[in-house]
Amino acid sequence: MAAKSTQVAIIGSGPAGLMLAHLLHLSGIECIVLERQTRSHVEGRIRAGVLEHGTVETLRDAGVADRLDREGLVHDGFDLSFEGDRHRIGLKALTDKSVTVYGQTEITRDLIEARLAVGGEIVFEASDVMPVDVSSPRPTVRYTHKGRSFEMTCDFVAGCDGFHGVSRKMIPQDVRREFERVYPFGWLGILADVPPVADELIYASGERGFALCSMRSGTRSRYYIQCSTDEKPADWSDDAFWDELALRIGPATSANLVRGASIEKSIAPLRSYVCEPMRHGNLFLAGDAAHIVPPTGAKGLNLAIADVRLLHRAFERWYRTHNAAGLESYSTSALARVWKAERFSWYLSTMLHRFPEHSAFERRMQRAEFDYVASSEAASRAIAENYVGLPLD
Ligand code: FAS
Ligand code: PHB
Repeated sequence: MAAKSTQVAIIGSGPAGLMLAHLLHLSGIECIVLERQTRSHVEGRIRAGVLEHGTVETLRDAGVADRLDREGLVHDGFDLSFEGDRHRIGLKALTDKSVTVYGQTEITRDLIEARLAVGGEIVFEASDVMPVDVSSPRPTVRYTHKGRSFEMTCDFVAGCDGFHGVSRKMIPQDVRREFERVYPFGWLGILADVPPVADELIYASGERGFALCSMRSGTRSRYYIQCSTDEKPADWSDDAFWDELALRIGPATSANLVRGASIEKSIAPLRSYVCEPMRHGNLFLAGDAAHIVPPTGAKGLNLAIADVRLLHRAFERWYRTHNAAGLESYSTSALARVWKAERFSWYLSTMLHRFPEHSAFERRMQRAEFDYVASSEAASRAIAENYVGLPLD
């Protein structure tokens, strides 16, 4: 067993782990990132696409926003559409803030490059990663790499290993409280090199179900339609996907729809999930390792960045002044933001999707919710301030 040691052992090189590693580097705090997948796998994943105002500020302050600033699309609003009736949520007009469309794939690439450019360590293809003694003053993380076994001691373990990671399971069952809502549908998403149907995003609730029109650039579009959980991407030909999308967004919008071959097609389940607490001893969870939101509110990636921004400040305060206040309050502060984002994501998901168990009455309630939002500046502002991101601590 080869021995290694660092200050913070980070498990997972998604946006949470990579952003934390970069922030710790800027504070001169040592860390090592362990990732079970290959670099090309991590960089190839298609996930989120909308960045809150605060996320962009955090990336800019950390000096990793050059390409984001060059290539990101700043959006001052988005549309809600209900059976073809559209209402624009004027983000900039209502909150004086905007969001930026810039793929999670690009953020991940930028952060990996930034990490390697400063000589930071990311151990890709680290298998059997196992945190041990996380409640002791010097936890250990065991792992295997290229056939060799390693034991890495550290002061803290940052569990940034997503929903299917190992870290959360280190919190004893009698300590861990879990809150979950699994939705009876998923999102079938495609990526296609065609111009987007509109300059801004459209969240559409059609008679046949939900649809989202998004993009990655002026020539690459990202579309999603609500599908049932037992479907497979292979069940859907490109033509079937475009036909269904056109039906859900309505004739006026689909008149501008440019079709093309999909270059990626996948189904994501929809789930709301929160684990409390987000800290156990010297193990700290961040991002999807602790909470999942349905993507309707575009909050997943943004919550991960907000968590590590808070966690970095707690570690920095500890290493600078041995003041543990930030470490002590991390879980409570992070969860306060998490629950608000859970509420917003659940609210939009409930308003815009077709639920198999819903009666005609519930459908009228969804309609009335849309009509209320479309007729009330206060209701539109409430959606806008949550969508651009509630103020960071
Ligand atoms: P991540 O899951 O991104 O990263 C965790 C990392 O840990 C992974 O690289 C994984 O390989 C690694 N890991 C796991 N177990 C490990 C172990 N035992 N040892 C070592 N490494 C391990 N959000 C949106 O806002 N909009 C979207 O459209 C959207 N689409 C999504 C689609 C899908 C299919 C998924 C799963 C999520 C989507 N999300 C979306 C949410 C997404 O953006 C997440 O919130 C975001 O990736 C969270 O980042 P991390 O917490 O870093 O977790
Ligand atoms: C995306 O572009 O992938 C995207 C955008 C907004 C969402 C979810 C996904 O709410």
